[in-house]
Amino acid sequence: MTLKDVAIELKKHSKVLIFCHNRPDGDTLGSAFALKHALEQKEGKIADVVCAQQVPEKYGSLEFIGKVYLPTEVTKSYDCHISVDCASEMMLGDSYGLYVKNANTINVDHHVSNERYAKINYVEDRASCAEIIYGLINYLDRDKTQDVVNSLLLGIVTDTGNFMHSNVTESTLQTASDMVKYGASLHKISYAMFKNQKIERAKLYAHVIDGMRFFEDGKIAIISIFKSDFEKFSATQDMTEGFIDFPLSIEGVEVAVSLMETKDKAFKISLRSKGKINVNEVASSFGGGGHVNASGCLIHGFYEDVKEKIIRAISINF
Ligand SMILES: [Mn+2]
Repeated sequence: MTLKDVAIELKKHSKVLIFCHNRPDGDTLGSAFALKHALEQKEGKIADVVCAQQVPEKYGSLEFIGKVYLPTEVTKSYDCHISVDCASEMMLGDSYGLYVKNANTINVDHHVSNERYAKINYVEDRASCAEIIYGLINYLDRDKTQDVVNSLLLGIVTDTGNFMHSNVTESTLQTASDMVKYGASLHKISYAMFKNQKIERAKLYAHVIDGMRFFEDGKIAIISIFKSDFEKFSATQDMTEGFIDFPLSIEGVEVAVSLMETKDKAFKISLRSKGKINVNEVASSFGGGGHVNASGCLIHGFYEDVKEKIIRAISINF
C-alpha cells in the first residue's frame, strides 16, 4: 500500500470521518484538520473530525482548528473512517467502537510501533504525522490553503518540540519551509504552543517540579502528578503536556518519567529518553508503546509499587 493508493481510496468517498487520538495533541489535530480542509475543497465532500476527549483550551486561539466531535455527538454516517497519528486501537480510546463500525477503515501514522489495526494501513517513520498528510494532500491534488498549511505546520511544530527533538530531518525542515512559503504563521503557532499558558498550569508546574526525584545516580528523573494536585490548582490533565521536558533537560539524566494518577491506583506513564535507552521497549513491556525516545503506558497499582516497577524496567538497560 503506497501513499498514492491511500489518496486513490480517499477520493472514492464523499463523506469521511477523521479520528484523532486520546489526549489530542497538535500533531493529531493538525493532521486531521489539514486533511479535512483539503478534502472539503471539492464540491459535495464532507469531512468531520472526532476525538474521544475534549480538545485542550490552548488550541482555541488557532482558527484553523475547528469543531471536534465527541463520539457520542456523531449522528451522521460516513463512507470512510480514517485515523491519523494513532498507533493503536487503544489510542483511539472511546472512539474505537465508532471507528470499527465502518468497514472502510484507514490508518495513517508515523509511530514505528503502529499495530496496523485498520483495513488499509500506511505507516512511515517521520517526525510528525503531518509530514505524511502533506504527501497525501499532494496526491489528492488539493490546494495548499492557509488552513491546510497552518494545520500541517502545527503538527510539525508540536511533535518536534519546536524543531528541537532528535527526530527532525532535512525533510521535516523542507516540509516546514514549504508551509511557510505557502503562508503558514510559524510565529503565531509556536507562540500559542510554547510561550503562552494559563496561570493554573504554571502553578501546577511549579509544584510538580518541586516534587521531582532522581534515581540510579541521577540517570532517571521522575515527576509525579496526583489527582489531588489538579483539584488544588484548579488545573486539568491536558495542562501537563510538556512538563516532562524539564526533567529531561537536566545534565546526567538519561530518562525522564512522568507518573500521572488518572484514576484510583492507575497511573499514566510518559517516558522520554535522550537516546541511550529505548523507552519504546520499556513501555512495550507494560503493554504501551511509542517511539524510541518518547513512549507511554498505563500501569495499575499503588504509587510506590508503580514507581519501583518503572525504575526497575528502565535500570536493567543501564
Ligand atoms: Mn504525532
